[in-house]
Amino acid sequence: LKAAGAAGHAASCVAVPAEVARHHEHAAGVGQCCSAVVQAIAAPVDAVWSVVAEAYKHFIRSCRLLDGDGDGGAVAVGSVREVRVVSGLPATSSRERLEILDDERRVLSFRVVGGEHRLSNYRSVTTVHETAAGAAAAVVVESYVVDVPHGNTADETRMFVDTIVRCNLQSLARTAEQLAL
Ligand code: A9S
Repeated sequence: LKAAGAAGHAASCVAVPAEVARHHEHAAGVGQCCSAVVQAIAAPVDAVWSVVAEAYKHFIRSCRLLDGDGDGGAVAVGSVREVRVVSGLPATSSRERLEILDDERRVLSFRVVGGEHRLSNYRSVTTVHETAAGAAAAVVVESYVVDVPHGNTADETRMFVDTIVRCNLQSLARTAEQLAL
């Protein structure tokens, strides 16, 4: 195993506090790759976090909880959801297990545990933190580690996944900025 530079990469683009950066330190094994995408958002962190914990993603046709929803509608760690994907992607479905949901520190992580797609062992961590720029300024960092699919290079895989993540974070920014108006 070699230590991966996802957090270092994110930290070199923007000042990420150490307690945030530590969530983005992935150990990428042989045949895996990792990366991180950073998005600045002109909205309070609470508004951004409320959107992260809900639905803002592109490419999703439908989503249902298979297992493990807690009492009172709160989704618990260990819950598994089945996501159906829009057409046009090399995927039809994805099964995802919630690994971390920390409302206090604003950390969310999920792992892909199945489905019909090419991103085996995908795991991502999303954090939201405040910036020095003021109350209406948040930064979201989303990092991931994933197996490099057979027939692809690590660079191709990062390019594909970074594009999806960037798209999702831009959508998150638009939603949170609207909410904050
Ligand atoms: O959903 C996310 O947070 C991020 C990604 C990269 C999701 C990827 C995906 O769900 C598709 C959008 C369907 C693309 C998976 C697991 C495989 C894909 O090929």
